[in-house]
Amino acid sequence: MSKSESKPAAVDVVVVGAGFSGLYLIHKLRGLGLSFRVFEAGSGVGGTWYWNRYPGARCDVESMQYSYSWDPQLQEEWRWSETFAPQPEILKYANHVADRYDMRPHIEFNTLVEAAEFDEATNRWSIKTSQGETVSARFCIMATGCLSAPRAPEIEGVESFAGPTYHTGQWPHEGVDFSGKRVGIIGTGSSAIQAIPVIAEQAGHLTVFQRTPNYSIPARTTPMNDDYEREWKDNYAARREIMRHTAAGNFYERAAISAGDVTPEERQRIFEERWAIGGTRFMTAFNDLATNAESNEAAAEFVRGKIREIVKDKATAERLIAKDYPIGTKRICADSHYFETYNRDNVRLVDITEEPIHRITPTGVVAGAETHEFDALVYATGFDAMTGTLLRIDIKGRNGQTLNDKWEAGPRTYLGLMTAGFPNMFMITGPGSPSVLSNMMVSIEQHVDWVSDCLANLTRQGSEVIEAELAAEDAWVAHVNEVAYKTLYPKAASWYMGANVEGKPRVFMPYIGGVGAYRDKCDAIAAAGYKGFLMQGPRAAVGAAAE
Ligand code: NA7
Repeated sequence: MSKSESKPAAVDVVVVGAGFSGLYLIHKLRGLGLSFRVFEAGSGVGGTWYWNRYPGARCDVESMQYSYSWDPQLQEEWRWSETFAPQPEILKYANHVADRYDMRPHIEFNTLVEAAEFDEATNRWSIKTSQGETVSARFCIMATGCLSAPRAPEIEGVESFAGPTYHTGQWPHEGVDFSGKRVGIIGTGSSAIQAIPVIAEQAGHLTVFQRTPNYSIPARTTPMNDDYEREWKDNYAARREIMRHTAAGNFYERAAISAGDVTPEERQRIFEERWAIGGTRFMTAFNDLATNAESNEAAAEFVRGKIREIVKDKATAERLIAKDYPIGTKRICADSHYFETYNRDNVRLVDITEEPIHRITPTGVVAGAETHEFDALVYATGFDAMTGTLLRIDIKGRNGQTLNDKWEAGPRTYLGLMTAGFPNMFMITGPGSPSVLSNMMVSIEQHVDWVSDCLANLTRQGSEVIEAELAAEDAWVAHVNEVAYKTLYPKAASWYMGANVEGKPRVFMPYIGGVGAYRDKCDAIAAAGYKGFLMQGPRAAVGAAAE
């Protein structure tokens, strides 16, 4: 008998994904006494950290802040080796959690959810898996991650390359030996910026194909210091609580002044100080870097100056400098010796805005007038972010409407948690929530807590169905947009805007109103009887919408 044959065909909840969202859901659903099944496409837990095994992969949130807060014992016991954890260690942590809380028996690995359809007659979801099974569930929780649908570059001949090709988001588990090889890498986003220095050390020669230069701040990761760790652990409860109410879910000092409030000398000193500390917190050196074009330009210019100092070849330095979008409006990167890598003899930068890639051939890449020969190609070309993974599942709601149709002009959600017409389907860190603009651990916990409380409430009051009201959703979408357009973010062609995927609607997808403010809104809505949600049940018609 196969594993799934021994599992019930009907459950209270189906969870899609066993990353950090899925694992925490297992913990909470067990506590609620609900029956559930968890489907995971990978052969192990960890989600993003399971797939993104490229060399140099590392979290840009400090390790002491990038962990679960729901068990004081767990956070006391676990020890991080560095201030910013490398991917293998985060994956180890995910596995540790799965084992420590005996979660694996709940998870069905190597199982892709292919379709999910809501049946209005029974108020249940029918979920089809790649194992050929159909499972019936009252609730479907999409814990599918924001960056889980990798995209290969759409370049003529991409399939023809005879050597091995690797996408950073689907890296082989056994690793890759580039020793002595001629390697080409396409893309210069966060993944490439982390991978390039490591690959360059190993490869015979590395050619980087850049379409858009990125701003990056040195991460300056260091081995964990015992005193620092102790200080965190002694203050964990209080600090976690502060983090939950901040703008981005992180614990660090955010300046309360504008870059325009200080003299140019003082501004320079503050930027230098932040550059020396390292990491993406550089963007909190002043309180208006995301909203004031002049302040932002001062920060951008500071980083450009650093790149000019680091990169010896002047022409290469200029090519590496972002000039046409504000700093931070494409995700700011944190690197380990990225710009220094261009001083190596075995590394070459090709700016494809000057030398466009014409095609990929069996032996290499034709760009401009040149043919570059390679033994291996790396695609660091990113993801169909935030909506890609959901839209790859054939999801049908009321009246057979597909999610693809509903979101044709961009994602529409209420709070990033539900979408009207798709009752009983929740999204963890969905579009319209802070998600990728925050410390994901904090946002994941907030959503999982909110959804679990909601399920407990529904059960208590005998409601069978919860659904976002269209009017509430429309108001939320308008609010998400309004807040986004008060910032500089929409000025960049970023994956936040869907701009990296041809034909994808340009909509600013995450909610930039702040993690703390967002939490307060979600809590207030729940406290007001789930305002903006319709609820119905076989026994009672309840819900604030009927107020
Ligand atoms: P990103 O940030 O989307 O970066 C992808 C990179 O690939 C970026 O430099 C793109 O240039 C480039 N790209 C994409 N398609 C092409 C083609 N066809 N030709 C040339 N260059 C291309 O993905 P990452 O994996 O680096 O990071 C994603 C997130 O993961 C990151 O923000 C962290 O949150 C973790 P473009 O900028 O679009 O011109």
